Amino acid sequence: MKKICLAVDIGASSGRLIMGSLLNKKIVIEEIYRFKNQMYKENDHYYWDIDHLFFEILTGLRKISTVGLKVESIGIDTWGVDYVLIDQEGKRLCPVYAYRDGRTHHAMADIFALCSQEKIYEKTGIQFLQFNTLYQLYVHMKAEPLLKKQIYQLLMIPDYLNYLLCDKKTMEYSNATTTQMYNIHQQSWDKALLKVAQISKDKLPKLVQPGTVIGSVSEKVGKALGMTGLPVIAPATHDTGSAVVAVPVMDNEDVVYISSGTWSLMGIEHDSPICTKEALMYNFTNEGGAYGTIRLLKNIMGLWLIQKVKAMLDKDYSFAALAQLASTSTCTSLINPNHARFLNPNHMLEEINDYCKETHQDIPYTPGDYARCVFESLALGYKQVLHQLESITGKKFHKIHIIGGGSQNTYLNQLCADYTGCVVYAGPVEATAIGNLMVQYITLGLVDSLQDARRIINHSFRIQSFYPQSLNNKHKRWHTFNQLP
Ligand code: LFR
Repeated sequence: MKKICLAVDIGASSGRLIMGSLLNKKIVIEEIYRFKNQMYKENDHYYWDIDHLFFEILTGLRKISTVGLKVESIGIDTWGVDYVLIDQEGKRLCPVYAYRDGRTHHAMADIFALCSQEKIYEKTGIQFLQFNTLYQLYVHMKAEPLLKKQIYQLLMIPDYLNYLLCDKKTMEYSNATTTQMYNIHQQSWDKALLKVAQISKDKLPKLVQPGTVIGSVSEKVGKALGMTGLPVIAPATHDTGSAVVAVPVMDNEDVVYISSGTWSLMGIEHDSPICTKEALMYNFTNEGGAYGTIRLLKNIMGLWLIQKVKAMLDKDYSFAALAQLASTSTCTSLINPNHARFLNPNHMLEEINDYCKETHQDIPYTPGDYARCVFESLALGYKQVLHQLESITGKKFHKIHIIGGGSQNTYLNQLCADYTGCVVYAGPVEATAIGNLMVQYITLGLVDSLQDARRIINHSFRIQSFYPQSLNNKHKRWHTFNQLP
């Protein structure tokens, strides 16, 4: 009989409830409900509307319960680093800051004066991004010192949603590692870094590994939904952790993945952290994953760039239309996608214009020009990160798996193959939800292991191949890209 599990996967621009049906070592997925997510701005700060997100989860669950299906379990994943502070009654103490908020612009430099960058990296293995929880908490506690006394516990976003759903407070491991306060070698919170963040260990709930049954949907919530006793399982609650579970690789082959969505997360799976000087220099992260795996990867600004370009255009173009226009544009300007100025600019088109002007390149003119500039820059960014990965690991890679929503961009997939010289395999599109579901199935004893899960995924979804082709001016463009600030 087919076994049904539910994945709630919430990203920076949308949330989805995806139903998985597993039968005879094949999985079929179906989107049950989709909702919008976006930061909102208030008094010059950016926040997430967490209550609305929970409301949307319940709306999706109500849809399922009216159909009357037998569901085995549910799991929630979201983006990393952001947190919720609650008081003793479990009430939220303040709005939930979004990681792109500008309050942490200068926090890293302040903190390095307290604890050196090398030391932080040596302990955590986490890349330096100004929005890591460590920096967010540091500025938060500095700005609102009175809050410290009121905090009963800190939960990461998926932990908080789990708490609302099943009344259990836990902290899931894969997401805990994204805080940059977790010692990846000792596998415990780092006291000195907690002190820097001004949060004591007793405010952090019990750590649970991906695959842990946290509880079941509470009576209160269950009654309102008409479904009681549904087990809540923590997948890798950090979305990237779930996505990488779904890289459809067979037999532990050495491959590179790009989890492509708002961010492009590019790296490899490893069995232990690599915290060398070189890995630090290239700012690679070692995030904790499901079943003891480590994700050695780097954040590349990703499709956020095109999302923000799209939002600023006069006409409403689809992503496919922008890719099509890009392919016929003659624009040769490039940007460094990881420049901090692109993290949350007021106006993406103007930011790109200014960057091109400052670097003596032509200013893009048409929507296709902007799209071309973004996609070429991303593909060159992929090539750069591939070289860094090869240098750090001493390995040579020939295959890149692009997974997630961005894997539908055939134009970017081909550019990636052309610039890197690797064969690109695209899909599955819903990798994050699939990885979330697979961890649930493993916990339920319906899938044997991570390898078994990947075999099932490989047999269940269409994976499209892109072979490298020759490109005009490829070397010249690579050279230009490397000169960019
Ligand atoms: C992707 C992601 C990345 C993380 C960024 C912020 O959705 O989770 O892995 O670096 O968002 O949390």
